[in-house]
Amino acid sequence: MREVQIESIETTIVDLPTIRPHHLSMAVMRNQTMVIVRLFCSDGIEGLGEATTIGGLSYGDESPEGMKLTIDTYVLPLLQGKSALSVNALMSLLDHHIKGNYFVKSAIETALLDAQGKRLGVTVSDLLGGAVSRTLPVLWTLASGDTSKDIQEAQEFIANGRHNTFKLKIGRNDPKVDIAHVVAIKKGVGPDIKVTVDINQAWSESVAKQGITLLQDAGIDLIEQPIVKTNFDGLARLTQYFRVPIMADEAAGTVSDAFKLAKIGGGSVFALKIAKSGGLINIQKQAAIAQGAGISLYGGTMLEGTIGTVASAQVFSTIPTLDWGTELFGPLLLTDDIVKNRISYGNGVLEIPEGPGLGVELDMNQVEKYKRK
Ligand code: MUC
Ligand code: MG
Repeated sequence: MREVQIESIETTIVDLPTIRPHHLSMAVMRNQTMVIVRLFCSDGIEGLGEATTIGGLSYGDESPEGMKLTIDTYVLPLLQGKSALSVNALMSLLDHHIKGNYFVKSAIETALLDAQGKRLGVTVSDLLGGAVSRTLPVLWTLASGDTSKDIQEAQEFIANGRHNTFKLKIGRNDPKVDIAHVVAIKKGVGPDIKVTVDINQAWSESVAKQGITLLQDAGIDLIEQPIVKTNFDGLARLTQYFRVPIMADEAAGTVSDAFKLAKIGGGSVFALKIAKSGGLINIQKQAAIAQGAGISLYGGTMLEGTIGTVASAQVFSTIPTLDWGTELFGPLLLTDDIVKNRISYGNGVLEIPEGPGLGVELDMNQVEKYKRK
């Protein structure tokens, strides 16, 4: 293939309102902020990427404003003029010169893969070895902050068939109050509907032991990140102690985190997220570690918009052992979108766009409307 250079990278901060407040243990979201990456190449091809976190700096180490600055100031000078054709070479260059900054690296790698897919006329999942499925199961997170509103929301989605599994966010209140909320919702949706609970690191290990006992008795299907992400040994103890599966989310950040957790049995499920791991290719490495250790997989979200969600879907579609489905509902939490072709959701699944590349096109009028002024 003839030489193709990276010419420039443009970053835009976009703020989109959420359809309702979204309550997590560490933040209440009323809008979602995305850094949209456009990577321009000398053959006229443009790759898209998205760097998104949750609640400013309350979830991860990188903020939207900081991610834009990192790309503009540090990533662009490293990549400008380099061959766009080897994503592995470019990502290894970034890893050599930029420590951490996984959310940024994920957005850049997404844009490189999107450009390369468009160039070759194939999907991003084709570049990653090929999809094993063209659809992915998608749950919905109930987090309005109000128990009866959550039950009503769930019943609406069960009735119209959009979702058949729900994740509850707790950890903001006294554990007794939170557990009563979970029990009420579990009763409200009935025994045939799967319910999972994400504590987002809010409990100490001893509170977790009491709390998970009650959640397990209530018939909850999966417990996500109950304790602080750095307590790998504690996660292993809880995994061993309980019958209900324990999922590592924040703890299972990078490839090396996945390896360390797998070695000690920290979690019987890993939540994969392209932002935590620094890109799509690292997701496949984490999946291989999990597969080798007999750990189940779940396709997680950083509540990205359509670009980040499709990027995640493209790589998750290549994993044959995604036993727990996905939570790739990010675009549905937003009142509007900045792409021309939205993701199609229904019957509990999403459809993976056909490409080429990600298969997503920006609507520049919408970007203009929602870009931070
Ligand atoms: C998380 O920790 O899982 C995923 C779904 C949701 O509502 O929040 C995110 C974060
Ligand atoms: Mg989580």
